[in-house]
Amino acid sequence: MSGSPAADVPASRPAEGAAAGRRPEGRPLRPYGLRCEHRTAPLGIDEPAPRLSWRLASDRRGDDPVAYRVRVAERPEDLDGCRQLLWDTGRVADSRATAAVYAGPALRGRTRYHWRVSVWPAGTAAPAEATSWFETAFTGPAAWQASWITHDPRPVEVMDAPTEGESALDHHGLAPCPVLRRAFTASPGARARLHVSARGLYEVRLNGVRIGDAELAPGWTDYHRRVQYQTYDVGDLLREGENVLAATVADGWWSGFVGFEPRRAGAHYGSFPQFLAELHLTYPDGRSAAIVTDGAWRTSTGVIRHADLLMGECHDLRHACDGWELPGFDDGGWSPALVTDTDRRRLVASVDEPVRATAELRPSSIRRVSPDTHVVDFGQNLAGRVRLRIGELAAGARVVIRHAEVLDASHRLYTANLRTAAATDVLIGDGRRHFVFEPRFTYHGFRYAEISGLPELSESDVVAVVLHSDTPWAGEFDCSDAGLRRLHDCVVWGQRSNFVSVPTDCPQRDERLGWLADAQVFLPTAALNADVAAFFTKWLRDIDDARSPDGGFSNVAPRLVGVCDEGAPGWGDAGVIIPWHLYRTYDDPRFLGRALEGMRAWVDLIRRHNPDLVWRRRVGPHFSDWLAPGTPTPRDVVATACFAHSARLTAKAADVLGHTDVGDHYHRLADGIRRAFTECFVTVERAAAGPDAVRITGDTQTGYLLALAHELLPDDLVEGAAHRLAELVESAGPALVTGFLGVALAAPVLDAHGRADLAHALLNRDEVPSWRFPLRHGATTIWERWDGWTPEAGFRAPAMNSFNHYALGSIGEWLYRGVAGLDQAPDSTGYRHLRIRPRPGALRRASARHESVRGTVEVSWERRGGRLALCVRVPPGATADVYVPTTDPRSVRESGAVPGVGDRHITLLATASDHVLHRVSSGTYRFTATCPPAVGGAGTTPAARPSLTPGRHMPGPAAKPSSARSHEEDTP
Ligand code: RAM
Repeated sequence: MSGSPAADVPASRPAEGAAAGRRPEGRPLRPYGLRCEHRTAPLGIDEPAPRLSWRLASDRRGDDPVAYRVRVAERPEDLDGCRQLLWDTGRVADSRATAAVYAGPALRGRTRYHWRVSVWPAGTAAPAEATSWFETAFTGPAAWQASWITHDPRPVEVMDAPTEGESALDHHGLAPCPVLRRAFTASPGARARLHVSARGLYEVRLNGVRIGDAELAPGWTDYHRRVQYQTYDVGDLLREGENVLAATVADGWWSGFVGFEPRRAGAHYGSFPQFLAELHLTYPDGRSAAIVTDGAWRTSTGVIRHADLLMGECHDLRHACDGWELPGFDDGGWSPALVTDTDRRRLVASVDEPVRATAELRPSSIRRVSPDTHVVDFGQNLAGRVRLRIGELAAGARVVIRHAEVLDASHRLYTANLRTAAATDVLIGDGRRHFVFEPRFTYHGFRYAEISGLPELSESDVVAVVLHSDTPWAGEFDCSDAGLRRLHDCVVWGQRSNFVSVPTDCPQRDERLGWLADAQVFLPTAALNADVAAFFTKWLRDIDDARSPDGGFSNVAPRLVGVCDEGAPGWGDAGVIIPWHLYRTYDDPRFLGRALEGMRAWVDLIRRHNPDLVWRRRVGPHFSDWLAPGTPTPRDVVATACFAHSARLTAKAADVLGHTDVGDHYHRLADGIRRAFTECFVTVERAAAGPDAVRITGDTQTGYLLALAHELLPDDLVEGAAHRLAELVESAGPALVTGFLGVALAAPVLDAHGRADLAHALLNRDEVPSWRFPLRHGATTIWERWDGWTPEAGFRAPAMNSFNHYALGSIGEWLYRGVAGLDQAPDSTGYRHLRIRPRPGALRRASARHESVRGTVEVSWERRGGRLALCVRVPPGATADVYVPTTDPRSVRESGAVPGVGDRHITLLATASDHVLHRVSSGTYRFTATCPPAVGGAGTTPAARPSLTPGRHMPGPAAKPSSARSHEEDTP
């Protein structure tokens, strides 16, 4: 998410955005954004049949592809001919394709392959082409030679008595990080690939230069099942004569603290970190060499006295061993590496982009709180760490950095909500001057850092380094309401902070687990903000690894022993929901192909335990509608709705994959659950006039949301249920009194049933519970609870009160789909058929852009002078249904003309009282129409609000002055 790589944007964007629709001179159809396995030119894949995909751009209307061709060769020049091709699809007549899955001869290991896609437009024009490459790594465990090695943890470390202010507890029983080195002879000019992994975390250098920019590598998996490795091109770092490979390893998820279970606080997978690497050199003359981890490596410990994801990191410079990473260092005093084993069966190439440092934030303020202590405010809650420039630090002097998301009433760090996560980094000096301190194997969730031990601290001395899985940005949202813009920012920062190798619930406390429900409710938002295909490809494997022997999905993945294994309704169901959503978003049926067996096992398991099709047994820890502030929804209602949804999606997945019998089976099951739901939980009183009084047991918002979202009601009860839902939302405020599961459904369901006005009312609300309430009190990320802090009650109980939890940020989806109107039709996959349906509410303008698998989708609309202008960009190969909001159908124009007159790319489909619907082909369009009246909805707060009363927002001198209440930045 560090920004779009150049290859990821169409080579030229239409001038003036959507307004350029009819310019025939625009650039024609062309492919761009080539991906292999959803990644740009990946190094080191081990997928035997990689998927090669491309996006399309054109500045012309209806410039759709009619055919494609993909060629693969070992040498780029061979792509031009026919002879040396490894694989050639030939010309395939297909206007929909966005990818081809390699089906040529078996790929060799550790080989670069070049590929080219050609795309034909209609007519006689020559195809447009683009070229990329991918590189394989190992083709199986047998190809490895390396052993797992470490610094022998058995020798007793020299133990100094604790000095004043330092207790043995400071270390939490953590050990110094092993450092490992291997000198070897080589020459420049070789093709050099380094394959690296760790049980724990690694950082590796060649001749002192850090290799790659991956942080927290190799990433978190259930290491008992899969250990990822990464591949790097290190050819440029080789030198003549002696070379040195050097690595530091740390506990990380492997042997450090993870989660909250006091009986299994640390060492979940192993008790000390280990390292594995192979460096393969191939010289132009054919000679080759391999340097692999084995007993010939030399090991010791160095400056990092401990490093832990939750506890923090300690560097003691008195243990520095200068030059150990460089040739020429005498490692005679070091120990030979301990070879722990040669088990390479679990090694797999990583399939996602690594965690990277993607941004640096300067302090927004620094406050001295005692002679040598400062509190730094970075102005943004984030996941990452502090980098500090130090002028001088006496031998034995300590600098301590503590982290917190928020401040307490006395304006000092509030850390109670971190629970047992010490989140403290320590630097102990050795008298050296002018150096930089940055921890390497930890990260914290924080906005504030308290730095003690330095009498002076200036703004140029300190930055917050932002870390997260580097999923490419794919979305933008903007609108005229500053509060909604900030809400979107909070959602995005929640995503940045919590996509760290796995999608975590929160980045700060002793938890940071891959909770399945949090991820499933947030995925639709996440997949609009960023390209998360590769990230979730990896995590779906974690989900699969975490399945129980009886077929059940878990609640967290990677699985942690002792953390409520049995999947709960809505949590376990993520194993079904996530692959389905990824398939729809990325047009890649392999998401379903890999998941179908697990989906079926999950649904079968629930059915086995609940033959009457009402899900009451085998419900795991039944979290229900987690953290709902209102009356709880009966657990059977939540569970049975989830069961029906999973059964239906399993059926649809089987249909997509062509397994019709299987599909029929699960459709019948889903129908049965649907009937059971109605029989068990739904009552109806027929009304003589108006909608029938439909009641779902419990009569809660979430009950109706689930029933409507998952289409569980007979057609004749839908209107009554939607009516009751609206009543409940209205009578609550209007407000939502739902938890994680209900929140995600609220705006889309209200909108789908004609109450977009209520969805807007929810967005406009600024009292608890609402999204604007935290914004009003200085939030820069989404809170775990609607009322994590209130002026009346202060902080909620620290046992569970994160200020950076993305789950309630699931509203982000509706900002794109509803407010801006950028969506795909319900039965579309891969943005093949768009639905552009803005819900302007009382806003003056909104816009969204999404880089889809097919190409760029853009929507922007603006009201001005009694007219609404709606600009739409539809990628080649796609069509769009465009709903132009107007009460005067005759006022609609497109690029100044009556739509469709003389333009076969626009067809009028329908005219209704509040919109006109056209179907358009690919290209850019500019509609205008008489502006509909603003429909803010019941309870909509007025546009201009009084400014904040000082002292009425969360403690902290630098809480951002909130604009959450100023609904419109400017009025027309
Ligand atoms: C909490 C987590 C997570 C939620 C589970 C049920 O501890 O923060 O968000 O899914 O519990």
